[in-house]
Amino acid sequence: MRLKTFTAENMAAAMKLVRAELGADAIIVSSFETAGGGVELVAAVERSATPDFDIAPLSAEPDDAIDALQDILDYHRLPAALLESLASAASTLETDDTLLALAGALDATFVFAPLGHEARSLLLIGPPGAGKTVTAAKLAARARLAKRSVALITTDTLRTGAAEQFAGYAALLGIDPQVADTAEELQDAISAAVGAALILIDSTGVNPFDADDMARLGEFIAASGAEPLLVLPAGMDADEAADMARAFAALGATRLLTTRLDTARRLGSLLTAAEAANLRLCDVGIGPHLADGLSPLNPLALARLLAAAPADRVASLTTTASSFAETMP
Ligand SMILES: Nc1nc2c(ncn2[C@@H]2O[C@H](COP(=O)(O)OP(=O)(O)OP(=O)(O)O)[C@@H](O)[C@H]2O)c(=O)[nH]1
Ligand SMILES: [Mg+2]
Repeated sequence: MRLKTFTAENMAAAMKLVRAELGADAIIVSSFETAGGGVELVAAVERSATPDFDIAPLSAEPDDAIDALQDILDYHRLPAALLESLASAASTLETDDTLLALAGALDATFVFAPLGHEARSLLLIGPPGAGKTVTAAKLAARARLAKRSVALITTDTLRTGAAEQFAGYAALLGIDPQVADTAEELQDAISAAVGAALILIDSTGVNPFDADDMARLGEFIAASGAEPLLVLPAGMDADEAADMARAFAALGATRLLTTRLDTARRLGSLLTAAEAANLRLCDVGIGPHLADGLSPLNPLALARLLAAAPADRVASLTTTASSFAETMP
């Protein structure tokens, strides 16, 4: 349900505004006379299942750009407080270009830190099925393309088939996979990988609300000295994603990598999780393939993702994906 307030000089004029903006299905939630003798209406309309925003042609006025931005964020089911704060950040930019307003608001609200060559060792953490193992393989593939040496270590000795899956990806990449069952074994494996430019460590999917699960994961993180990188899938309930992000941030995660952007229509959980746990945004998973399944995020790329119709979303990232490829030796 989307709520909007309308003011006009009389009821008929206010109703006309409601119909023009929200369509014939809008319902009036409340109405009252204003101090000046006019009418204020609060109208509501069910949220549509398909996007109804259109960012082109460019809005004529800054106010129109903010309205369009709110429609976009509303479609992605952003919680009201975050939506309002992004709209307010956008309004200070006073631009009539919706995409730029959105990119500027995202830039002012989030820290973007794509995974580049600065990363020395990463431990991928997250709930079961988030995409940790595939993302580790994608990052290894990207590093191999950049002619960086990579070590692959998995600590997932719990899930049936996990070791085989990990070994399968490592074989595709021509890397000898290492398995560490305990924090001590992980330290040994990391010491043995001393020559690698990048060490990628996979972990068992954990229940973020289970103290034992989190304590075991915490031991691996502490022993590794690696950056714990939170992996969450797109399309989650926003509040659920925020709770999870806070739980993983308590273990030391400071960056969020969101997978399965290609299979989700609404991306509100990505923004909500990052904001709730103060996580920097890095790359996004945009497909199951190792070679082209990851793309770095920046404010404009994220604005394009949010504003594009779901079917065009991955294509909206082509520029960033190919520009990344062009930087590879
Ligand atoms: N379409 C698409 N599929 C993805 C993406 N990332 C991961 N997947 C798929 O999601 C599923 C789970 O991926 P995994 O990497 O095994 O997830 P995990 O977090 O390691 O899972 P557990 O080890 O069981 O906790 C697999 O089928 C992947 O191919 C993505 O960006 N897009
Ligand atoms: Mg896995």
